[in-house]
Amino acid sequence: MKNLQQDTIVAPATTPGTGAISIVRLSGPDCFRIVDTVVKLAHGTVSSAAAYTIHFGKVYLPCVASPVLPGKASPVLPGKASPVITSVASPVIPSVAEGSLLDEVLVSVFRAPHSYTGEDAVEISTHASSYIVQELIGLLLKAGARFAEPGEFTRRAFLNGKLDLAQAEAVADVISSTTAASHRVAMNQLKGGFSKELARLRSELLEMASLLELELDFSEEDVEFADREKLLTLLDATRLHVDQLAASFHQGNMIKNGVPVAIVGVANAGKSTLLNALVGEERAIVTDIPGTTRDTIEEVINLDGILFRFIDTAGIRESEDTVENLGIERSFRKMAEAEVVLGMLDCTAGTEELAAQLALLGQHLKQGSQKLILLLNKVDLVDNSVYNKNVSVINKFVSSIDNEIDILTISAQYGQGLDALKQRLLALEKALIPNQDSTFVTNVRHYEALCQASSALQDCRTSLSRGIPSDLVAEDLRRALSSINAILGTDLLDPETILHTIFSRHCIGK
Ligand SMILES: Nc1nc2c(ncn2[C@@H]2O[C@H](COP(=O)(O)OP(=O)(O)OP(=O)(O)O)[C@@H](O)[C@H]2O)c(=O)[nH]1
Ligand SMILES: [Mg+2]
Repeated sequence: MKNLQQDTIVAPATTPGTGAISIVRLSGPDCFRIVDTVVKLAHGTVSSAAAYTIHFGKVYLPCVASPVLPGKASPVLPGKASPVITSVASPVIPSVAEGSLLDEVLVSVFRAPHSYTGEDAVEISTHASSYIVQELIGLLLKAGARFAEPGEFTRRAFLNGKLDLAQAEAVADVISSTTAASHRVAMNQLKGGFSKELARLRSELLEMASLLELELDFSEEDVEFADREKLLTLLDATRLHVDQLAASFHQGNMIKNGVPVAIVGVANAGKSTLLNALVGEERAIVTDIPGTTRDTIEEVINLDGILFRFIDTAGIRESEDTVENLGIERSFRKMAEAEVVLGMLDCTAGTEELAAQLALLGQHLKQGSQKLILLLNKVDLVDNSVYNKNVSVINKFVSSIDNEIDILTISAQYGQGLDALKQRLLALEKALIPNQDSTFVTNVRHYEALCQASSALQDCRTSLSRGIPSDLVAEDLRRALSSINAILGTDLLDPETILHTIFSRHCIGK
């Protein structure tokens, strides 16, 4: 794929805000000339500067020059001869040394192909003033640059073969990573860990395809080169590999967006109080009126470098109110989607009511797979004898359920037991994502392509085991290969639309 964009782009590479330095970035064939028009280096020019060197320079705002009238000489600069005016002057283009000083800058020079984009590129470091950046970019635009579209620098890097598409997509993930785990996954993808796995899959598929193609070439002679048993074994191994990668999307998503934890229970149990205590601010409304929370409220919280997505839900109870009932339906939906359920119980409710609360949770819990932490809340309000009665009701419930269950006593209002809860959540996260250093799929486009590859391989297997002719089997293999290639960006059906969708998610300047 060729880079058809031959113009030079410019954009701020740093976000506006308080800081020491801002960087304005240019890339494209004309960037050295454009920067020379705007920045006066202390020595020499950017065009003649060696690659990977940094230069001190000054940027001047052009002064408003009064038009030069015929017959009138220009002001005589000291020590210089007055230029002879031979005709009416065209509008005066100010030289870089005219006007007031905008800023003193540092200019870094990169030469093609050894730059981020693979093109000639320049980075201008200025003082971090949004005014300076704005004016500087204005000057660069006037000198011939074009303002970059979101993600255009990375798009050029992809088009110039500096990164494959999966790596280019990882750039946005690295930038938005907020925890050690999400950073590790994005960095692995950027450094080509995921691409290597795909390259392995590709070569396995190519090997199979070439065996089948060979058979096709000799089809007239009714020769069967491919050992179908061997092909089936290879096919199953490859499909397993594809499925494992696709399955890692579930975990990758948890690492990137947080482990979903639903806080569920009867009205007034203290769910919103718990959310607020975990977030450390009054995120949800808390009152002693049952049915206060009507809709779900989600908050992502970083606990010891791990992201958890807590979902406060509407309290479950019998209600005549349509809006409240819709909220309660949503509570059950969120509970079903969650990896961990915090079953909020009100200690003060009495044993019968408690048994009813537990039965309700049990009914909606996904059998076996979901982790449940029962939180016996408002422990500050009950004495030992009430507490012991509650514990025996809970124990009965626990013995009737297959799921992994923890029981913690807390007071959401007074912060009691919350450290134990956090530790438990961290331990559960480790159990949910045991091999944190392996490759995870975090991108829905990659996930869908892997699912397509898997289904093509499934079709391929069915055809092979039914003795279907090689040309039809080869077609299924080609479909699988094309899905894998699409992740790497080498076989895009509609490249322009796909690239636009991917790169428009990047920020400007990246
Ligand atoms: N004493 C005591 N009161 C609590 C505790 N947790 C919550 N409360 C009180 O219980 C009442 C209900 O709390 P919420 O957090 O609104 O309960 P909820 O489960 O979100 O209720 P709904 O939104 O109606 O489902 C409020 O008056 C809280 O102050 C606790 O640990 N101890
Ligand atoms: Mg609430």
